[in-house]
Amino acid sequence: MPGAQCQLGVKNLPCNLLMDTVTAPPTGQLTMTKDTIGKCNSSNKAAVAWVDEMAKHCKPDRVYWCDGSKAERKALTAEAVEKGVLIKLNQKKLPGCYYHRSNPNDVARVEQATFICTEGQEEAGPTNNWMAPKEMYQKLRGYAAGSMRGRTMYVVPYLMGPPGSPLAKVGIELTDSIYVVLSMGTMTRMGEVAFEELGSSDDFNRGLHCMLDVNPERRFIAHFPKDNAIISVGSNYGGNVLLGKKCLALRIGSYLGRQEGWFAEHMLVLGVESPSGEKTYMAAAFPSACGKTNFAMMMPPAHLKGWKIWTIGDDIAWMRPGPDGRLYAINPEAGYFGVVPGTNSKSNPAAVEMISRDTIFTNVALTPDLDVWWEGKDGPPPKECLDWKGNRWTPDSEEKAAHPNSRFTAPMTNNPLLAPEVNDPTGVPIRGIIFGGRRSNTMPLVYQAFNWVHGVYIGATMGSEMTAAAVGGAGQVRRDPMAMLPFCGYHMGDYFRHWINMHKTIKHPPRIFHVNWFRKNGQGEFLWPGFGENMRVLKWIVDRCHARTDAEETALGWVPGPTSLDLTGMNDFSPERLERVQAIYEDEWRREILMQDELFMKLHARLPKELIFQRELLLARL
Ligand code: GTP
Ligand code: SPV
Ligand code: MN
Repeated sequence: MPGAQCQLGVKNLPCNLLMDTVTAPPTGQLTMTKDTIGKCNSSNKAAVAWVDEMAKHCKPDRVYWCDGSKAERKALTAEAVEKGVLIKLNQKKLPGCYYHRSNPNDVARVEQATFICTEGQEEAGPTNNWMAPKEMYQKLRGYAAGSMRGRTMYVVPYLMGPPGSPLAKVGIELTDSIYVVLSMGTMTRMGEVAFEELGSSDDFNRGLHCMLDVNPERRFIAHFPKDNAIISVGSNYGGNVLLGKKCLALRIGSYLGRQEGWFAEHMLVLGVESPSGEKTYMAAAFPSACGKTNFAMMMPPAHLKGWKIWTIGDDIAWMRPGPDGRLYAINPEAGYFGVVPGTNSKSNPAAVEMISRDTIFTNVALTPDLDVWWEGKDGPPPKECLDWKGNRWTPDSEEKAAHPNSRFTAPMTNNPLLAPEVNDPTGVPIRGIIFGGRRSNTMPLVYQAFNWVHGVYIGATMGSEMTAAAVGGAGQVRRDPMAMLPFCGYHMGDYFRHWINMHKTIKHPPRIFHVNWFRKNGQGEFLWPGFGENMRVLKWIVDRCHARTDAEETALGWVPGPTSLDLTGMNDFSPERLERVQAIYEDEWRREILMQDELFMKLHARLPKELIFQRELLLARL
């Protein structure tokens, strides 16, 4: 048990980090100054009635309505520290930063426990777990009943998207986790702003989160798209419980997007500013832990002076055709829940700056002077520290000090590269869409689709090695269409159809590309340096979108000519190496197309014929 291991001169360290997940701590008196804090702050009848109904069902000792104010955050943070849910980090080094450990059985998204509860199973499709809504409601309401006794039910109103945006959506999450409340406060526009946006409408997402005893046996993340409702029980980890993120913004969002003619995608959004000041906006879908945050916050190499990246979002894009025929994107989120390991001043200097204040660190290592550490951080490892489970760790330890899926929760306003357009209700016009996976072989560094349907085929057949962001299977290649396999709230075949159909509603469709930063040589080393150097690839992509650089035709699509990818200043990167990282091997591609068949066969009943034709055309070209 972690409770026994506080040593190492970390004085008075609260060691009951898991207590919040297993006991019913006293509700405690909040050190509030105003007695209105925590009281019902909405006159929305539907919201009040629903909260009341859920409170009667879950039976918390008290109901706390969040207003999203700074004073509230301060008080709730103090309460979380008092309860041992958070540890206050060294405020000299890390002002406003706190530390959290999750239950070791609860460190990532759990796809086996994630359900799409549509009326019929066919609607959810073969790539989703399904249960009939009635049955799931009954099961989860059973778990929720009385589960908040001795606890507080927090009412978390939140807005996904800039206020006033036609794409923005309101949700209310009811949770018994103070960690979720504080995280939602960073990840969304939380509090009164949501009720203002909602007005008297009853159109809001109803999300219920009960930690229960954080038991994997009773862990369910259930979506009811028709009711715009979510119930999550038995977890307290990121994507399972911050219901605005994967549950609303992607699973429910994709379902609504199909009905209403827009896209909810697992995509970063960025602006590329050229030396002349021209801004080009791009969206990119890479699977979980495959480089979105890093790409969205990229610092171009010295050689590409005058080029600059602006971040709109690092994980989710909502995109809709605008009146001018272009595709407009907003970032529905207000913060980043990003992978910590590997973050350093070389790989991601902007993130290093961003997470040096106002950040919650989850499942990293804790040093004796209340600083944080992780594999791949700047500088040498600490001589000793507590690992993510609270056990003593030294550089000789065999286990990792930080969990591979340890995360930071940081407000976007701390990102030095934040684009001011992030708050623009109309969003930004997308010129290009980039798909990419984590592939040690087969996939070249970059190629461009011949046209929209070909681009949809490239996205639909995406493969990627699985990562620590979800429980199980790490390292295995699996199909992850558009990086949406775990996040599409309906039949994947219908989702492809939606992508193909949307072309008709977008007069100026974005150009589509595929990238792979992760190709390796025979020694298992990355062939491409990645991170900031990806700017060279992005520059070619931007120039292609503006039709001002050349390309060569291959069986896969258009690729940069031998001189159109600028490699100046990359000392150890020869043109021969570029050839290897771009190589298309016929035998690898025959295997790849066979592997794609597995997904196509699963979806065959609803697979658009266009994609089968694209497969045939590719085979003919190879
Ligand atoms: P989610 O938040 O899970 O959706 O992930 P993400 O797509 O935002 O991934 P992120 O940018 O956090 O990167 C995940 C891991 O990939 C980190 O360990 C990075 O260090 C590593 N990574 C990111 N970009 C590159 C790259 O260009 N090359 C290499 N080799 N690794 C990279
Ligand atoms: C992902 O897994 O794609 C994430 C992290 O962005 S989580 O929010 O936990 O799903
Ligand atoms: Mn993600």
